[in-house]
Amino acid sequence: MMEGCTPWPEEEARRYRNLGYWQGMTFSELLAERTKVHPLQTAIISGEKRWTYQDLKQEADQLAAGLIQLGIHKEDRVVVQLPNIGELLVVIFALFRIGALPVFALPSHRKSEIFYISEYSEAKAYIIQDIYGGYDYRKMAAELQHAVSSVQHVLVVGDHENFQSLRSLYSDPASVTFPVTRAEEAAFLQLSGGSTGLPKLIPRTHDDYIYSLHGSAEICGLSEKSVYMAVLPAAHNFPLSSPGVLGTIYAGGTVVMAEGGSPERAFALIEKEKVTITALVPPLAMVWIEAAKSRKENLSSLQVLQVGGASFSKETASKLNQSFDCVLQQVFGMAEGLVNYTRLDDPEEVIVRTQGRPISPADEIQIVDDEDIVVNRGETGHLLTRGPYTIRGYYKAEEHNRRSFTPDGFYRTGDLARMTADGNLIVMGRAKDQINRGGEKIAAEEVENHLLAHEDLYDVAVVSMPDDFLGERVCAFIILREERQERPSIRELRRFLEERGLAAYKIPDRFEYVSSFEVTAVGKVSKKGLRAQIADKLNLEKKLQTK
Ligand code: OOB
Repeated sequence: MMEGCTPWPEEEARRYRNLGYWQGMTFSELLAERTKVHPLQTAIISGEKRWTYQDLKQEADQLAAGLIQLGIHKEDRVVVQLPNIGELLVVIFALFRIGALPVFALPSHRKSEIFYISEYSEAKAYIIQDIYGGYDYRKMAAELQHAVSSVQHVLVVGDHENFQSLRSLYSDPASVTFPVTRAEEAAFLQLSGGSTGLPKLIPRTHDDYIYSLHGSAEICGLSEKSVYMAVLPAAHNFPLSSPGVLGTIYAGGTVVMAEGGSPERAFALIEKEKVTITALVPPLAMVWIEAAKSRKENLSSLQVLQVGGASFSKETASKLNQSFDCVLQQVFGMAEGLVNYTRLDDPEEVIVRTQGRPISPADEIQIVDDEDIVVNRGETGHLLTRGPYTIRGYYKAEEHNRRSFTPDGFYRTGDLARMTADGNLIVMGRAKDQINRGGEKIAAEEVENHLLAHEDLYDVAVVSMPDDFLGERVCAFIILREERQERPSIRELRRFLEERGLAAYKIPDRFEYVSSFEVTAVGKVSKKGLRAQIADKLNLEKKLQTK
């Protein structure tokens, strides 16, 4: 096991192997195998470009050869920040081939996140597209190379300017020797949603991840005929693996890379490419329900519409069920591992009201009280889990791991849940200090730390506030330094955070100046109290507006 990764205890690893969950197959072996079976099947559709399985394998091998020649070695980390384009899959299969680890960043991440994860993972290279969504990633890359000395190479899809073009690396695979990779080794580092000041990295092995793909593909009924459309950022665990783009490759199906989920574009793509399954977050599902009323595209190919990443109300779930002529599937998962699905043949009641049940019979679920005592079935408590594809520790985070995992290896999800009599989970809330802004996760502490760097601010507390569309938005309560007379304007605070390079989705939607924070009995800031305070205020404002 690579340094900084926590392996499963030997006994459990043996059990997962004996049960056939861990197949001992690496991602490179998986792609080689699928390519052998149907080389000419379409693997990826991305804009005007198409890759067959043979193309994908060939390009991944060529790029892998080029990466070796560049000096990228086994176990080196490479930050990959690409939008939904076919090259994303070429890049990650190339890195898998040489045993280097992709570190998955999202296109919305900016300096604050990218510098941090590059430094934390001691990344050797950074792979980007030139411009996406109006943002020039090359600017960030130039600054990154100054700031983080481990980053020796910047590889660019598109106009590479002073950097190296990804394409130019493609070399003859026969000219190099590929290192041996093993299925029990870490394949990549996934980014955690986080609840502390700094995000954590999640090492996932070939064995554990491919098992989750296998289970997901089966539960979602994927086959070679399946066409999965990625509208959410494909590096996120949901569209990556539940079953997502990698689960589709596992099943030998076709991946359609979509640029965002706007109904105009997405519905046209569904019709054109005969998409059979796609995944949405709740706010996007609401937009789709509205759009379905008037749009005329033929969506009859669609068999499964997945919704997950954040709480989905049963009212909206019912509406979605009525608006689309396909099966709704709720997905409750986490980059750390555990993924729950409602099953395609579940009764409507279960699909609409619950977040389903785990992939594997070996997934252990515990719902406990504040003292870690298991509660009665049906009661709400903290969700703990352990199993064949849930990590036993974050990457190089020993101290944090002692808090995030129980001594016997259960991961503390930070979610509050209850289990129904028939074994389905219902997410009831969250105990972790995180904000779920329409599926995008924000650690309150991370935003607080950035705000505290502002010289005018004495103290800050960041909490969620309810929102009809996104479910939650971000609210920052602020106490000004006594000696300061003038409050920084909201625009100034926003710009301050932007300039610090914080991703836009983490920048508070609202700032509230107060003279003190509500505190708990022991004198800690009461986030519960602050959440109630802003919720009441919003309610009042709404009432005044409708008067
Ligand atoms: C997915 O992964 P992450 O790592 O971005 O976030 C995990 C957290 C969970 O702990 C939970 O708090 C929340 O997101 N969550 C949900 C949910 N799905 C995730 N909360 C309520 N209802 C749901 N259906 O978000 C993720 C990873 C794989 C598959 C699906 C989602």
